[in-house]
Amino acid sequence: MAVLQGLSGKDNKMVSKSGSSPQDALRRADSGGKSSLKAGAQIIVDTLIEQGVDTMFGYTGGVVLPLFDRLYDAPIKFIIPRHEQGGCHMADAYARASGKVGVVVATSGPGACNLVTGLATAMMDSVPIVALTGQVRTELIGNDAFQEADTTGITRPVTKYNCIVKDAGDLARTVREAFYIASTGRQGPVLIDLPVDVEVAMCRTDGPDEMKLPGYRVRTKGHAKQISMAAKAINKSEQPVLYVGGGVISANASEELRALAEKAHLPVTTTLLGLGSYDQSQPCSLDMLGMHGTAYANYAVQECDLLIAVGARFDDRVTGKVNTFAPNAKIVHIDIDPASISKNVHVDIPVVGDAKAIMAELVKEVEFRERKVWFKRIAEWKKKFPLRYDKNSSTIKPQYVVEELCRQTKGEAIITTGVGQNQMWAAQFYRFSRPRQLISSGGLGTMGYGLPAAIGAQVAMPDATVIDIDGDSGFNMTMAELSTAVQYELPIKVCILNNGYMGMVRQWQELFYGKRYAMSYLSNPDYASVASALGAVGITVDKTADVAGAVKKMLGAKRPCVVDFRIEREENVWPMVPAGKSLDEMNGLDILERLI
Ligand SMILES: Cc1ncc(C[n+]2csc(CCOP(=O)(O)OP(=O)(O)O)c2C)c(N)n1
Ligand SMILES: [Mg+2]
Repeated sequence: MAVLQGLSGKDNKMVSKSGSSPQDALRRADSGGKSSLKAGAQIIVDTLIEQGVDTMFGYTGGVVLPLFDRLYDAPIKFIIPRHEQGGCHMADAYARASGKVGVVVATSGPGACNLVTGLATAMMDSVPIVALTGQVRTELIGNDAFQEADTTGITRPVTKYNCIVKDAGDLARTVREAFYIASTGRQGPVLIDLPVDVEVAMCRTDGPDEMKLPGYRVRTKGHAKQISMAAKAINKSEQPVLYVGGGVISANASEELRALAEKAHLPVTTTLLGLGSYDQSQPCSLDMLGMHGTAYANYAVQECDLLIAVGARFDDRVTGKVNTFAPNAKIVHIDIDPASISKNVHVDIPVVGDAKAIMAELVKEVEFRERKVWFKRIAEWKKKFPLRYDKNSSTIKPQYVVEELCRQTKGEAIITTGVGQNQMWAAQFYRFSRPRQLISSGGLGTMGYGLPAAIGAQVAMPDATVIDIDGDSGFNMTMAELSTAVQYELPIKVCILNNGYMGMVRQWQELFYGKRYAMSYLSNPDYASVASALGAVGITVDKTADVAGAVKKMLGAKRPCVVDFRIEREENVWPMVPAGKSLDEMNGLDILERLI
């Protein structure tokens, strides 16, 4: 999509490009009614408020001072992370937990560059964020000015849309467009780059301010004929599977999903990001599919005659080897993003549009079928290959820790995760029953996401129990954010599944690199001491018998709390479909069977 740069704000009168000083200009600004004279920074803040923003995350710096000065008095809660990456993950998790758009601000150059990982994380998982970055004065752009970086250039591949505003008259409209683009269609991050002279420019605000997005069309209503074709295929199918992704959660379509699965009697498997879209305690749940999915989900997908994908994108962690994926299945794909259809896997019946609206239509046309043989087969797989671990081990099993967390929180906590084994154990052993309950970096797989994500989720949901299930190495990456949780009195909980390894990397090295553990070991600090030094509660657990008591203590803590679980060092995640293999070529099933 083209940048907005250069779109004129002709109907708005620029009165002065820059005041004698930014402070003077801002003081002269009138933050009153609609057709008044305002500084650019005030226009931005007013438009954010108009868009319903009441919480922002961000870090200050030279070229965003005018904006921060206006935010100082604004009715917006502001959270300062310890690093802009953390701020971006916080805004991302705030959006995932609340369904609103997350907002993050950073200064030019290093500040903007620090957002890149956070933006890419949000982009891969289709999370609506608006990022505002300061930029050097317009006349300095391209001069290698102090703290100048080509922010729109750097972030173009990791944003749904980005632009630089060079005329204060374009600000209100651009901010509105950013929120609209971020939150509609396939959601994603939008970045607006703001040169400091535009922030201080005085501008009349009586011009037209409708959005100008002629090239941006969102299709929400699905094609009636395609929906009927999908319904007919479902009604005919002997062995169907519903394969559900994070799109169902973004579309707030869990209720429609439940109705569809119930009425048509369909087994449901979800991706990592789809967990929670369908209550895992339901008998039709097959739990998660894919590389570390359940054997019963993977077998069902491989043997189904109809795969109904909703809000999912056939990621390689889900499909395994693409040309042997669901070999006997006709494929229905319901998705808001036309570019996702037949991108990785050939689709027989595409339905483009909003998952909520489409499933609401589909449910009217589907019929109940018992499918006795199919459900019996699934029940057999479930009986033979449930997720298991060694319950008689003398060392702490990570799966037990997650089960205990689930038990003591009655399955109701919001869980954020790091990346690697900890993430997979959280996905396998916590039981999710509602949407927006699991907040995890799926597409990018960003280590260091868990802690800032817990902070963002806790800000969005102050009354919820928010637990970061993290890895030791992932926690190391962003642990300074603990100090953010302390500053804002956010009672987040962090459970470090501390195996003293980059465990998932070690697992691959054990299985595929002859146990040569190249650079997958770090010496870690004592996390309980780190926690208390930063003002949080720190607990260390090294015996299985102490796990339940530590979880209880953690859940009762009023301050942020970190529990360092010294787990079995070389535990593996099973089952595992090795990269490039078919979904039914799972390793570890023999191990699971032996554990009966
Ligand atoms: C920022 C980043 N760097 C590197 C990786 C590659 N990577 C994936 S999992 C992993 C190890 C994670 O170790 P840890 O956080 O201790 O989790 P564990 O697997 O042990 O539970 C690494 C290095 C990544 N996903 N993200
Ligand atoms: Mg580890």
